[in-house]
Amino acid sequence: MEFFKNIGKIAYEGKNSTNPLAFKYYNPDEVIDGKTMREHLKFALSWWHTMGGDGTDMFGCGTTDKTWGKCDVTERAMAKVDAAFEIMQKLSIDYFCFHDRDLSPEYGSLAETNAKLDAVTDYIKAKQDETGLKCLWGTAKCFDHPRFMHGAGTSPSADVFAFSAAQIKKALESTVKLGGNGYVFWGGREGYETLLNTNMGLELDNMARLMKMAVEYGRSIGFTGDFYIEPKPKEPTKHQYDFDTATVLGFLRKYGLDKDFKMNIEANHATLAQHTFQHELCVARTNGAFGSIDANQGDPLLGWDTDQFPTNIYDTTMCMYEVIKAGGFTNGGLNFDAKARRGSFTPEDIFYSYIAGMDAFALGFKAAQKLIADGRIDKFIADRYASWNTGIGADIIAGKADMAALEKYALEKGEVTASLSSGRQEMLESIVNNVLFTL
Ligand code: XUL
Ligand code: CO
Repeated sequence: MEFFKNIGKIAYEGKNSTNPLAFKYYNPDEVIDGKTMREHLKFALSWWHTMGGDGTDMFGCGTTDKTWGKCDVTERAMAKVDAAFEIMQKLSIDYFCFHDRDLSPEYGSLAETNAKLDAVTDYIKAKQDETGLKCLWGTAKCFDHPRFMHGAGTSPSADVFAFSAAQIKKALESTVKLGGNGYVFWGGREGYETLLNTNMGLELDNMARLMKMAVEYGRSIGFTGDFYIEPKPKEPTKHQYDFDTATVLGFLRKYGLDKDFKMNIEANHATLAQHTFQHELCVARTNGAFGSIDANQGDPLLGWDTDQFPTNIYDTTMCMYEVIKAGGFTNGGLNFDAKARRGSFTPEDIFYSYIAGMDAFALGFKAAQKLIADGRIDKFIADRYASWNTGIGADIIAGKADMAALEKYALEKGEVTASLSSGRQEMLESIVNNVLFTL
């Protein structure tokens, strides 16, 4: 059955098109640097927002019909698969991301829940074989049900920990079955509300225990992709343990998990941590931990995770700049962890939203490439650090200078303020504008 009868395959019509149901910048088959845009950008549909999110918020019920014509939840889960594949094919999106419970809800027992999930993943697998569409990553929804009220891996209850392990085991099996190259841990309720009731040390040790078990089990069933942690500083808990990339790196290294885990960076989570999106990507890249991206944007005037479709070209440009510098995506990609506004409630809004986000990233990708090819920014940075290439700088890097040698050098050299040059921030910002607006 076709769900979006009035919408055909979205075509690339170029920047002068005024057709709202056409791509202006995303030309999936355009080859850039030996790869098509769809291969560079690796767009993914998020099963939770797109197939399940009906606009429900803290103040009101849903505005958008996401029942896919089925009252029965089991039938609906199957209908969602058909609708998702139709959306992906019409939008030239090659990947999807899922939580186990987005695919199939909970039933009376874990055994029944697992069996129903298997039926849905069987169906998805068959559709994948037919269409070639792929899974970017999977995850387990260990934060929704009341049993997770105090966390999953960080719950004070060992029974909840055991249940979480069981759920994650199944989610890993589902991810492997669907050919996913990533498995995400987003710490939904892995944090605390008050330290008056919290044993932080035990909670963090336990979270690491759960992740170690997941790695061991995942590798034992043939998962060769990346495990990701998706940092977020707050929401739903007041303080999430995976605060930001730097915090997560410290955690991974402490527990010896850094070889198996990379980052899944979400734009809106970065801004909630008072960082720019680019900052988080740069911290990940610089530490060899860049993995994947949850593409969205927040609203600078709101302090919460609005999960909007990204349209800010400066942000998409600087994001893709970091992705290119990181060598592009390997197992990761651009997952639209984004939802249409509650007031954008019609079926076409799904398409307008994705077109907006995909075009913003296609344009950002081209702008980032141009920025790098232009070379002025890179040259400026290289020149700014030139003192590390020769003389005392090169000696420090080579480990040839100790404190005494540097003291001798400083004493001989005298005042060094004259060795500094301007940071030229405004000039560089104007170069970015120049590159962006002469595209
Ligand atoms: C929540 C969020 C999640 C993760 C997957 O803020 O971003 O949807 O991406 O659990
Ligand atoms: Co996310």
